[in-house]
Amino acid sequence: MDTIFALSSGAPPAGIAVVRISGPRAFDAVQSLAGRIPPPRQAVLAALRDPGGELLDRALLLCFPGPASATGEDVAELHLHGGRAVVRAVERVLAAIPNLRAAEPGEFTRRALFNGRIDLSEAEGLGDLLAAETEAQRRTAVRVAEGAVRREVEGWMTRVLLLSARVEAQLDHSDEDDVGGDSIAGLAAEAAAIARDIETLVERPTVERLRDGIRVVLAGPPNAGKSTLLNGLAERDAAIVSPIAGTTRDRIEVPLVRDGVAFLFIDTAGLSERPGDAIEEVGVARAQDAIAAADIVVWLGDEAPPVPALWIHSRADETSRAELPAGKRLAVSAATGRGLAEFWDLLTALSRDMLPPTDEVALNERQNMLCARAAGALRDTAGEGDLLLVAEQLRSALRAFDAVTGRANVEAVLDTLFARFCIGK
Ligand SMILES: Nc1nc2c(ncn2[C@@H]2O[C@H](COP(=O)(O)OP(=O)(O)O)[C@@H](O)[C@H]2O)c(=O)[nH]1
Ligand SMILES: [Mg+2]
Repeated sequence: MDTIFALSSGAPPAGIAVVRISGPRAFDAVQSLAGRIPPPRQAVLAALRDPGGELLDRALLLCFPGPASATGEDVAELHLHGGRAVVRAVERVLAAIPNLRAAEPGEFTRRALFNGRIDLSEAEGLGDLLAAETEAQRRTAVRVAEGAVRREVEGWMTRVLLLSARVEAQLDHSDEDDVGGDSIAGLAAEAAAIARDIETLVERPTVERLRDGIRVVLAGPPNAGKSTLLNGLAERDAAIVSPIAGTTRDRIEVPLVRDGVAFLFIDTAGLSERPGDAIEEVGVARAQDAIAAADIVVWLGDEAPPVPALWIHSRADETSRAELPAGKRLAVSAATGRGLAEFWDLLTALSRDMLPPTDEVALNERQNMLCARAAGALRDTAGEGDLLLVAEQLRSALRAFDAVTGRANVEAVLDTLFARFCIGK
């Protein structure tokens, strides 16, 4: 196994640069740079020198012996002064040590996963945490990285394993007619109860919704003020505004974050068609596609919206439009800013149900698909007439859980469990 190293902190120049080393030769590398190895988990200040004895930097050293380290291997950290040349010089010396090489992207986490320090769901949470740009993304990701999904799945797994054990025990005794045992219907009812708990999570929106944002489409006839409203929300000129109907011919997408929630605003061409203009017709078709894919349609027209929509009264500063007509939710004016705060409040309230709850566990699409498969297998036990087939459905649920956590080999887990189960039998 190679020993890997990488700059683990942000791009230099910075106050401090942390170079991490992981693998069997991590402490040898520290020895050759610093002439000593600090005691485990204690920070020590030391001069780092190249093999010729030239001083490279004075750095803080930390050593974490495996397996109780981030990767499960011996890990060393060098806290250097964060200049580009300092980092480069230290990396050059490290690369020249036999069996040491620069790490590939994610390789430290990959080793943590390989060594069982974290499971696959935690690694995914960590990835989301590193990519998080909004408060809602961060909150959800940190919970998953801390093992929230793993714990849920392990809980279901234990329940299915216990059920499996009972089925297998009954299969072992099936030739003895004095063994009462559980009925298939009873076992299936218990499997369905587990499935119900899984489905509670599966039915929640996935974490991808937090990343991709709530798709808000601004729609309505030309000149309703859609582009102006978008610019008002974005507080910059994202879309071209003009009194000429048909100015916006393509759709314009603007990502905005409000109250920690990511939105994707889509400005569209007006919906009324002007025959003869091929480009505008394409724009109208795209507007219709955008509306079809929207989470929230905001309708700015004076006629009732053609699809379910949040109907608002735009250009409300104009004297002819001072009254809020019946059926419209809110009067806004991008020109004066009137109603914009209330508009944001409406959007955040509407988006709440479309996003994973911030204080509960959420699955990503991959985990969701696998958990749904597990729940389906558990439900399918009800239709089986044979204990052997019930056992197979339970195994199939366990395999799906296994894929969520990335743990190899369900059979091995079953073997351990049944070995314990059989003692004293
Ligand atoms: N007074 C006023 N004029 C507006 C407002 N919003 C848009 N307009 C004007 O209405 C015209 C059409 O606006 P635009 O945003 O291009 O409409 P779109 O076709 O729906 O995108 C432009 O001349 C804008 O300056 C508003 O809130 N108040
Ligand atoms: Mg426009």
